[in-house]
Amino acid sequence: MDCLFCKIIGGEIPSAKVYEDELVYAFRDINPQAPVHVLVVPKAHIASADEITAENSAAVAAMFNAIPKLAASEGLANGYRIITNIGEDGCQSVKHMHFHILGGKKLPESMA
Ligand code: DGP
Repeated sequence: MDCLFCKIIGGEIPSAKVYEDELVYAFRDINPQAPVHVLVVPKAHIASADEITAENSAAVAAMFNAIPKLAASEGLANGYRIITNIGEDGCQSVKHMHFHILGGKKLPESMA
């Protein structure tokens, strides 16, 4: 499958890794929109959050288990935001589910 984030997880394309475990990989966004902008992805290919099922949701649970740990290691004690874009209207550009972790400053109140 020709998937950019699968290639990053596999090490075929370099990335600035911030966290990894059996099910989850996290790395710095190439185009940061906040002082901290990390992408958290499942190692298994899931196209978007709209594709979460009972069969693959262990990876999603692992992502949410990882997020507080990486947020702490990134110094986000004052809070942060988790965003996942889905499909055309959600402006999802990479079709491998990912959570954007944004923080390191007071984020705008508006989300859309
Ligand atoms: P989205 O638009 O929600 O699908 O977010 C995709 C994000 O992926 C976007 O913020 C930029 C980031 N991105 C795209 N290509 C690369 C890459 O090659 N390396 C890294 N680190 N991030 C990338």
